[in-house]
Amino acid sequence: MDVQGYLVARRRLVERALVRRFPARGTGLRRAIRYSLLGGGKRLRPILALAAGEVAGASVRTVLPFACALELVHTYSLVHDDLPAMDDDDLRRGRPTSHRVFGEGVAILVGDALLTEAFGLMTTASGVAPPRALAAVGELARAAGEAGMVGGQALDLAAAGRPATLARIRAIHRGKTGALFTAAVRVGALVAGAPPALLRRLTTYGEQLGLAFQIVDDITDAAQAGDGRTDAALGKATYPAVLGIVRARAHAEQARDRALAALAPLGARAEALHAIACLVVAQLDESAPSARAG
Ligand code: GRG
Repeated sequence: MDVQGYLVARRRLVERALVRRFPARGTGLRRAIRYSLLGGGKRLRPILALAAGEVAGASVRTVLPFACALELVHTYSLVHDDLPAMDDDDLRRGRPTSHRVFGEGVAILVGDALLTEAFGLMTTASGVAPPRALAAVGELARAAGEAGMVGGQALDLAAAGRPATLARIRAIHRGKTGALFTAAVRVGALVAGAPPALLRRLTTYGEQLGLAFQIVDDITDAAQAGDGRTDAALGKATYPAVLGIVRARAHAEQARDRALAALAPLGARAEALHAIACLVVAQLDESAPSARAG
């Protein structure tokens, strides 16, 4: 399939919905929210929610508010992760980070507002039976909170200066990255009322895709950072630091293959999800050719 065309079309839908939800307004906070939210980003998590919803029979329009909620939570996590108390980053999505432009206090509030608005947005969805909407809200709450993304970030903070082990890295990334990827596909499926067997398949896909994405991100980060601020150089636990690049790549490919195996019985209706998993790992050939095994 034309995966690039699919991604562009879905990204455009998400982009328009985000602009509709956050139109330009005179306040400084709104300006700061728009700066972080509308300033780029692949919109991968909302696209996954839309694609999983379609596999389970929901229209894109029905899933869209939930998909946008995932992007709001993701953007909040990036803004807060960049703060001096966390990673203290100067650049995000190719531009100065929110706290560098608007100050630390406003950047904290941008994250707070995005997280809160994510849950408000899901309550505005029309055409979704309340039990389905409630299941999706619960899913995102669990994935974003202590049992998911925030818990993973806390493990990451606690790991600073301690030796990286594969078990520790897995636990950190299952929370930090994996939880939101898994929630993305599950939220789409729950809104669509997917039966348990389909939900299980999509869950496995989300978990394995999240793992593949994180390993690929670690490898490309190590290969690309020109300023020496690689995650590994900052003392962060990364897959290539523990496994070496070639084995890390093999782990990413294995995760992709497990994601694809979970989709296999779904046939052509899962074509977009299949193509996205292939694309995530194919990035390694473009940005880190030295990671090629054999
Ligand atoms: C501070 C509550 C809190 C959580 C922080 C998710 C997270 C936890 C931090 C984000 C920092 C980070 C580098 C996480 C690893 C996952 C990752 C590579 C995120 C970037 O996702 P992309 O590539 O970003 O999808 P875009 O900009 O395309 O949306």
